[in-house]
Amino acid sequence: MSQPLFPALLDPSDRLALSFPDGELTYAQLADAAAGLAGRLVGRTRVAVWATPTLSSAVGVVGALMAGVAVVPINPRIGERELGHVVADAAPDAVLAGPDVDLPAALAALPRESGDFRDRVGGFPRTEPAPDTSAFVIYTSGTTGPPKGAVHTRAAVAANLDALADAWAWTDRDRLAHALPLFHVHGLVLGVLGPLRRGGSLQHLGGFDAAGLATAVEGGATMVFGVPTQYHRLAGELAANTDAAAAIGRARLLVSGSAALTVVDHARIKEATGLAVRERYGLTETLILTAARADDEVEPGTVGRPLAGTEVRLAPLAADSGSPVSDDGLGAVEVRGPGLFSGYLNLPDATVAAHTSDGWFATGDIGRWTPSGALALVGRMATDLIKSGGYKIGAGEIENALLEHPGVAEVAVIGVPDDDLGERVVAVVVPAGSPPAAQELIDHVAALLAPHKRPREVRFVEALPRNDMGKVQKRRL
Ligand code: MCA
Ligand code: AMP
Repeated sequence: MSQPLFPALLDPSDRLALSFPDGELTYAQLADAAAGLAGRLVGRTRVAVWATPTLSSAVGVVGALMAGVAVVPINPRIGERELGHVVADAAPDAVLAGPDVDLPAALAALPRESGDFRDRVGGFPRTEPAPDTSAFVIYTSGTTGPPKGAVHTRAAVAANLDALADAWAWTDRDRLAHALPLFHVHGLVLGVLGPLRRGGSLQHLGGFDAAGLATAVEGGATMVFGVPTQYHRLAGELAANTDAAAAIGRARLLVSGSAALTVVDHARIKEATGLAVRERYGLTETLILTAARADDEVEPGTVGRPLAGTEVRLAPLAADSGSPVSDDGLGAVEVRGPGLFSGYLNLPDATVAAHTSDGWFATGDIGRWTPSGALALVGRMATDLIKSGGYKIGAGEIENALLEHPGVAEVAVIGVPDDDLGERVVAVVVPAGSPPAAQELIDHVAALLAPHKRPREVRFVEALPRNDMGKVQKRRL
């Protein structure tokens, strides 16, 4: 008999499990609602979940996992082109969406189930699916081409959440507060399944602002998750709201991830709340790799130490330089461990290419070790990957979308440093004829892909800088 992914759902209590702006469920109610849904899903392979930040989405995910069906979370703001790709690639055999959602055509054609929490049917005969059953296919951008689906097993999810519990002393007494989207690892795997695996609770805030967060902590939230853009905006608010700052300071842990938290924002939050933000580092493909532990002295600018069971090594930056790492201690971050994905869906070659010949996953990040054994990330190998608001965005995907616009002859998309977003997407465009309106190009990308992938700025130029081989030299932009 396999180990249960959610022990607290086997012997459900009247303790709070999930709280969203649209409603709350105890463990007993969640077990009932998810079991009703699981009974209707069993036998399917993969279901798309229209991942709004709502209770029905969370119930949908838990119900699918209970039935042993893999979840493909879909950004509800996904554009037409990207959705077409995801549906063709993942071939979900059903879609879970709230009863009131007007689904786009590619999903509306599928059999539909509702993860509605009002469906308290219960009674699903539970057999725990095998640990190597797929739990998720989560799409992530690469440097070129459309997003790739990273497949995670139940075993990987369980191992990673348990390693995080060890790092953060995360227990059933913790209530997590966040306002993250539910279609990525951060908000969904860590942010929804994390509390449920511990038997604790999640309070989804809807939005991340000082007043809402202060009320949540006053009401019992002990842990907070956010991306650096959210902490940056919070720091601005807290400077003017000392009551909220004091309330938030009574939380046990503030955790940041998905992109680098600047040392400046780290200091602003510490100054306001008295709490040092703990950073953790991971990728969609690897789940979480390193974390500043609850009992560690926080070193701003680092992402903590490897989680129990995870190995992290630094490899020479230039493949042919036989030395272990460069003189300044910088190396390419390579990893292995129990939380890693089992591969990209339908892309065996890309899966092989993402690993070294001796089987480590190459993250594409560049790091160094600090004397205390923490990892500091200093950059990425590819200029074609942009991190904006904590979202990973592939330049190639946006360039392809822009090239479909009749007003664009040539384009290079780059990430430019931004105080709020970390990096902002900038499109450098050689127009075909007279330049189109910048907003028209921005809306074109927002509709084909998703609004978070839209350029925040469009610069028109006469020509792109190219090397002798004709390749665009992005570093010169
Ligand atoms: C703007 N909008 C548009 C357009 N422009 N809609 C259509 N067409 C347009 N041209 C809309 C947006 O949909 C949105 O609507 C509003 O305008 C603002 O959009 P935007 O400016 O993009 O949002 P923001 O305020 O800048 O968002 C900041 C954010 C967000 C909240 C921090 O970036 C975010 O949620 N980030 C989280 C990323 C994340 O979870 N990453 C995890 C992946 P409206 O106002 O209605 O909302 S990384 C991961 O999982 C790994 C493992 C890890 O390490 O964690
Ligand atoms: P994604 O593919 O969206 O999962 O993004 C993964 C990437 O996010 C990593 O390769 C890192 O570049 C970045 N990342 C995640 N967490 C952190 C962090 N705490 N500090 C700096 N970068 C991070």
